[in-house]
Amino acid sequence: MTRKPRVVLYNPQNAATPKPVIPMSLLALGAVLDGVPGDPMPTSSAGLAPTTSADLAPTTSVADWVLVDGNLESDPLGAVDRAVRETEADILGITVMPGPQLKQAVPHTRTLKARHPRLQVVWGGYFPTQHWDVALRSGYVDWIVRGHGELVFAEFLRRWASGDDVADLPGLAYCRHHMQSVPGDAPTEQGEPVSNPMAPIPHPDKLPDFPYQRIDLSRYVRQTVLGRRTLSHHSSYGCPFFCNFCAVVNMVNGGWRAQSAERTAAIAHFYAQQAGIDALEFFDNNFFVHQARTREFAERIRDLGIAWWGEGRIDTLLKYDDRTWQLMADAGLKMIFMGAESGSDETLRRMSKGGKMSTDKTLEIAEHMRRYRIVPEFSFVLGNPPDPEADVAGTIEFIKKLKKVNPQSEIIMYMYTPVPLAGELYEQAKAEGFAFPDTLEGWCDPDWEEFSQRRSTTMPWIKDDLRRHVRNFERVLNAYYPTSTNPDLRGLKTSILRAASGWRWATGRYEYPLELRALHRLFAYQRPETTGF
Ligand code: B12
Ligand code: SF4
Repeated sequence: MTRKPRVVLYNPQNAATPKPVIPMSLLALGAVLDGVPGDPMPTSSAGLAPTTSADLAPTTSVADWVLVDGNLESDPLGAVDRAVRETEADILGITVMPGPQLKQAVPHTRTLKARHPRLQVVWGGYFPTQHWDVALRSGYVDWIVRGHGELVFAEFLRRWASGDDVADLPGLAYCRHHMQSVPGDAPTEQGEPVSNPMAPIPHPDKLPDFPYQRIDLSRYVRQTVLGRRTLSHHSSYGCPFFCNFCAVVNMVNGGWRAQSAERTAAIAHFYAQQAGIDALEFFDNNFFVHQARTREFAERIRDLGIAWWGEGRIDTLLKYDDRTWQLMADAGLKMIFMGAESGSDETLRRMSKGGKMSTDKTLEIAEHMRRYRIVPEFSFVLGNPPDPEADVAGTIEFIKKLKKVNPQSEIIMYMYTPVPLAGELYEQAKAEGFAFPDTLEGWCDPDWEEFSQRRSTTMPWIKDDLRRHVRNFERVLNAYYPTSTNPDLRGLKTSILRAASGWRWATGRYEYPLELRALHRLFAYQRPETTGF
């Protein structure tokens, strides 16, 4: 091929009611495809010596690309189809998270591949990183880029366009038949999926800025609990821990690389100037890994007067000194999302939660954050095998204790849903008869969509009664302590909910909370865990 490949990048709708979030996954790819003039990426600064040319960002543009964001389209499939035709695309790159996004991606990919058989379809993102073999067996996904894939994708396109072999490209998974076919030819027969080892994680500080000029930033400004004009950013890749229920481990295997505080703050300033934001949410898996980085970031944005939010670890944050906490509070930090996970230290151990995590520490951080008026959001993973009943009972008691320590705490409850990651929990789940679907169509089944949103009712070790018990407790909890972060729930509404639920909270009688259900309907209760992070 003598010309640059033409690429359409597609972000399928991310939720049942689409939520326009800056499509960072695809902007990260696009930025690298445009090339980094004169500055190939020195991965060695990340502690990883370059091992292949795929570790280097290209210095000139390697592809012409357009982006279609399904969240902004009334007919996403029609919009992608049009883009493929109009640009005469060679490659369709699709980002795929499990859940509602996967449910869009599957039929759309199938249709597009049928309409354009020569189009090479590349999937990337959390779902195909973990379930690459199932995606490849579908017959309509040609290539998978596993892990953080901007450099791999750029190298793939370079080799593919010049007819070079891609078989050894780290981070790439494919079916063997592609290796026998001429690039661009429709595959003739199904081959066995194979995956190369993962590529090193690129260092976000060495990557180019997202090409914001390619999107209409104003369309991504949203009202959230933080503010009326919220935008998001992702300032680091990975997380240095290995919790065995967490998909991030499959993505980065304990790696963590971050943009500098200076660069992260510059993006906050850019958003403020360009889009007049009053709030910023950080979608990093673990924003708070380095105290010095956080402190400098807080110093650099203190004058902006915006509210901000991020995800962090309890044990890490407990090591922060008072000066940093005060600075973060002064700089507008409103909430921190943290995985408390369980009310049992034994379960934390079985989850490989790692670090210095313990239930005492969860209580300690709740108390600590109260002093700075920063709201702790605690997520819990309930119903862990082998004794889900005891697990649920223990964690419910713990949540009650936690709420006493800091009533402002937000509690988010998920049911344990396995990820394909070696460890005690996954092994026990498999022993109980758990297995992932072996086709993409199977993944689109409503039960598996619920599973992906951690609301599954069909885990073999969870009985219906237990599931109901958790839901009922959640109902009572949310009535007795209405969320402090929902601006619509204040004053009289809060008093009514609290009065109606007081006896249940005190006596532990959570069953059939019909009166509370009616009240929640009336007051349009918000559930952060179902709207997604
Ligand atoms: C933003 C976000 C969302 C947004 C939507 C994003 C979108 N695409 O429009 C919203 C808030 C809507 C959302 C929803 C959900 N999300 Co979400 N989300 C995220 C989050 C926080 C950031 C994603 C992001 O932008 N990252 C920044 C970019 C740069 O990184 P990236 O996406 O990983 O992309 C890189 C690689 O994956 C790869 N890549 C990605 N796409 C492609 C495509 C191609 C072609 C190639 C080559 C490479 C490639 O290269 C990219 C650059 O390095 C991640 C966690 C995280 N920190 O990544 C969770 C995450 C992906 N979400 C997750 C989940 C489960 C959900 C939900 C399904 C459930 C829930 N309760 O949260 C919901 C669905 C809600 C609903 N009811 O409908 C999980 C997935 C877990 C898993 N088992 O795989 C994650 C990992 C959170 C977590 N830690 O558990 N989410
Ligand atoms: S600390 Fe959080 S992001 Fe990191 S591996 Fe554990 S659960 Fe995942």
